[in-house]
Amino acid sequence: METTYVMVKPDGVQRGLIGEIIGRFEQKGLKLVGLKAMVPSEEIARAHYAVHAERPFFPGLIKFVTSGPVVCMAWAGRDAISVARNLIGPTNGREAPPGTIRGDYGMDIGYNMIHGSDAPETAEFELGLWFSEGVMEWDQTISKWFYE
Ligand code: IDP
Ligand code: MG
Repeated sequence: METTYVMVKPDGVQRGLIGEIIGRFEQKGLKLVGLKAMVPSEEIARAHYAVHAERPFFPGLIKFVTSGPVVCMAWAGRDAISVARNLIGPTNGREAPPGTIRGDYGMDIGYNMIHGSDAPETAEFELGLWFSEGVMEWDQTISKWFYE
């Protein structure tokens, strides 16, 4: 079992896509173990995107992600990290295939509505950053119908 960090970015919140996005993860069969909303501080945004600090788009990315509320989520399941990335789709919405969140709703590379951890190490780092209080442990009775 893995847990991944997923976040609806300010454009997804502004566009009213929170419910649609959460629904896709629920319907897929991932288990929600963390959920909250906040306007990110510059400090947490910079830490989250630290790997991109030298990229030309970094200042704009920080301004964007701190511009309004984001919805922070932790989703658990078998191979949850890659499952979530596949639901999300490639970075650029214009190239993302239909059926993915970015492919169905996005037209841009920066304004792409959603973040998902890309590896176990980044998931651990991002969950610790955004959910420093920890995530929920609960028994999802229906999960026995998602795995053989
Ligand atoms: P990912 O979100 O698909 O993992 P990354 O390459 O890790 O994509 O980039 C992190 C975020 O930075 C992207 O989701 C996007 O919002 C933004 N970003 C990436 N590349 C560009 C760019 O070339 N221009 C503007 N924003 C970008
Ligand atoms: Mg990334």
